[in-house]
Amino acid sequence: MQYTVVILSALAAFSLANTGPAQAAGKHYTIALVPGLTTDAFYITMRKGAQAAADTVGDTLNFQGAPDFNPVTQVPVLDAVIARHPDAILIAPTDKVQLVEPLKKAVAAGIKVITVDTFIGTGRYQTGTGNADFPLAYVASDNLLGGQIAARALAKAIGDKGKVYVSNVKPGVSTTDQREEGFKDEMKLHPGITVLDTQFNDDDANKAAGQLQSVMARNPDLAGVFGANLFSAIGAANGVKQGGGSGRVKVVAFDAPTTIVGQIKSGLVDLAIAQHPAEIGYFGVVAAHAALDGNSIPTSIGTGFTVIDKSNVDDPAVARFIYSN
Ligand code: T6T
Repeated sequence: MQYTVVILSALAAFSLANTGPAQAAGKHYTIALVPGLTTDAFYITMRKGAQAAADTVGDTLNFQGAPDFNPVTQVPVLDAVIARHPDAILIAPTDKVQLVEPLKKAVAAGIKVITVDTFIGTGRYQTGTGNADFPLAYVASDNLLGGQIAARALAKAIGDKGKVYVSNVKPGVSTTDQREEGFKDEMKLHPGITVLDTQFNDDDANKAAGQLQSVMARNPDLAGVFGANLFSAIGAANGVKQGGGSGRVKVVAFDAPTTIVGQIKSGLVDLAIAQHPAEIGYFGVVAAHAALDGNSIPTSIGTGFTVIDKSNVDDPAVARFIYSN
């Protein structure tokens, strides 16, 4: 509810400043979008939303990222983007700490910085505290809440008892850390459920599939798994299938690429929590444009979720949240 108010006020401010002739006469900016990685359906969908907003206001959007989700490959891309000097950078930092110093260089060059999807530091910006509050805004899902939703869904799917674990990317990623935290917090309310150690897969679905089979070998009574992002979820689901656990081991997925949707239809995955990446991209551009026009903008813009399962997967109102390829 709180987030809805923020979004609406952002929209209101934007449309007030950009209606009719004022829009035509408005300034046009160059905005760079640096995703977590370029080949992930989540960021591909985010790019489409960002492009839609850029087209509306006449801005130029440049999408430039690394081939994997890793600060070691993302930082050189960011350096190259800074060298081209866009007016603003929208970035999904791949590490809460390791992107702080590289992003300071953008601010020093006079480039406005907004983080999308992931954050640096604590994610609370413009507070005057800490060394990572300098981005102007954070546009993202509520990942703690997403983790809680996942835990409630998995608890229900396994009849509130049994062993589960989180298949996750790696520590230090703000989004997936928060999903795991929300998941574990919620599971404290389900005393019949044992949460086993998290397995980290480095965003590699094959590794996640192998880990699922190892966990199942050690725990033949494994009841469920939460795949905390797209690759974790695809990998966990494949692991369940390869290990002969289909139907017995329940899978709750974060993210909604077409592969996961197919696995919902086949019954391998119970449900997916779809983020709204196109909205994240759209409002990222809206916020950057408004800031470049000299407006104050909300420091936090939250986007929602759509829970997809077998009962609603063919509903067009739900299917529109399936990610693009
Ligand atoms: O889950 C998304 C994103 O929110 C997260 O920060 C990283 O992984 C994804 O891109 C999915 O692969």
